Amino acid sequence: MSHGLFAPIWGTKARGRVSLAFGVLAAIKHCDRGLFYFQRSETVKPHPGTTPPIFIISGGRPLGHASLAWTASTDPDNSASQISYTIYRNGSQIGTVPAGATSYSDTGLSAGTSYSYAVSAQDSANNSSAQSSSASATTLFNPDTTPPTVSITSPSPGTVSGTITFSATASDPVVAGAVTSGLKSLAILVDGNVFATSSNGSVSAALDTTTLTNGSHSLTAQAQDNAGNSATSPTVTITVNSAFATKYPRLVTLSSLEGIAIIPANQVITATILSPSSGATLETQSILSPTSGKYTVTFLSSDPQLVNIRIKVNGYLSQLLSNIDTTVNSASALTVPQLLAGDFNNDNVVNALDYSLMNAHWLQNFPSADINQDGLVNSLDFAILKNNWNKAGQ
Ligand SMILES: [Ca+2]
Ligand SMILES: [Ca+2]
Ligand SMILES: [Ca+2]
Repeated sequence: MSHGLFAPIWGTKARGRVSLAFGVLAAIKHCDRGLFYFQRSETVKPHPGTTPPIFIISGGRPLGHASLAWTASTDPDNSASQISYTIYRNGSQIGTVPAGATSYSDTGLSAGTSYSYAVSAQDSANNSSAQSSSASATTLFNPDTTPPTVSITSPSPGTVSGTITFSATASDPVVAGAVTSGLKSLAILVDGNVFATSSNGSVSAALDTTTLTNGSHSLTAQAQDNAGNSATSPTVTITVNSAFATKYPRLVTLSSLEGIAIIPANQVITATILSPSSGATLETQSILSPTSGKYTVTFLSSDPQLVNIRIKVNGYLSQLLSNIDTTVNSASALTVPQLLAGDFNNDNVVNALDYSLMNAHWLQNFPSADINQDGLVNSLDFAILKNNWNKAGQ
């Protein structure tokens, strides 16, 4: 903590009276949270008979409050206890203090606002000095110490299966004068691990409980405000029982097979059920579809709720149906886009191995390489193969 400095700079003598000017340093007296104060030098020519005060602004607590203090003025005809003072804020007089007092408390100020202060001294004959040079102070910003409110809106506690909606809301009360108020982030957590986040007051995400072990799991939400306050919602405990999730068969329809106009009845369709997360094959089904291009895929009870389905037909590149919900009971078909032709050896890529097969049976009746099924392997089939060169199935 430093103090005011007071030193004469020049003086003149006339008719037995001395006039002085003083170099005045109003110094930082109190500094809090990096928001206070200032320091400056001033030179004030005093009113004859009084010496202007040295002016210091001190600490800013409580909020909206400025404490002013100054050194006593001097006067040839008055003791310090006989000199009174007038206080100015932003150039306007705001108050006086009784003779001898050298401090003033200015209250009711706005948070985070700069004010300029000055004082003048009056002797007992009401002679007034000039105003001191001004000093300024910025009041403290209101700290936001109020944490956000946060709660889970879904699900309710209890036994769950399949996909559930996990959502939460949060808000941060506005604190007057606090520039850092407001919500910064919101996160929902499953067993303490962040599952989804939001930068606004709400978050919602689909939680596939088949990805969790059967049994008890805790759901929480956490919110943080811009001032660093955080809050955690009450915990919602769910009990996962994936055996409750019924798996329903789904109808798969092929759009078309490249090179032929109509998908033949009794076309063999192979459906491979894959884990979307690991890519692992869960099961493979292959069936002679009784209806042209239509196939009903069934799921095992052990399949996860979401699966990928790879559809392959001999001689064609496969197509993948992604994130199919096995718990959806729907009559609407899953439609597979056209399967591209030319994969005669069924390694799911069209390349020289397939061409070799075509070349070996050029101008022959060889159904495996006769893409357009016109009874002859020729340039019409080759044109299709060439168009799909180096393409791979999904
Ligand atoms: Ca807050
Ligand atoms: Ca191939
Ligand atoms: Ca042909």
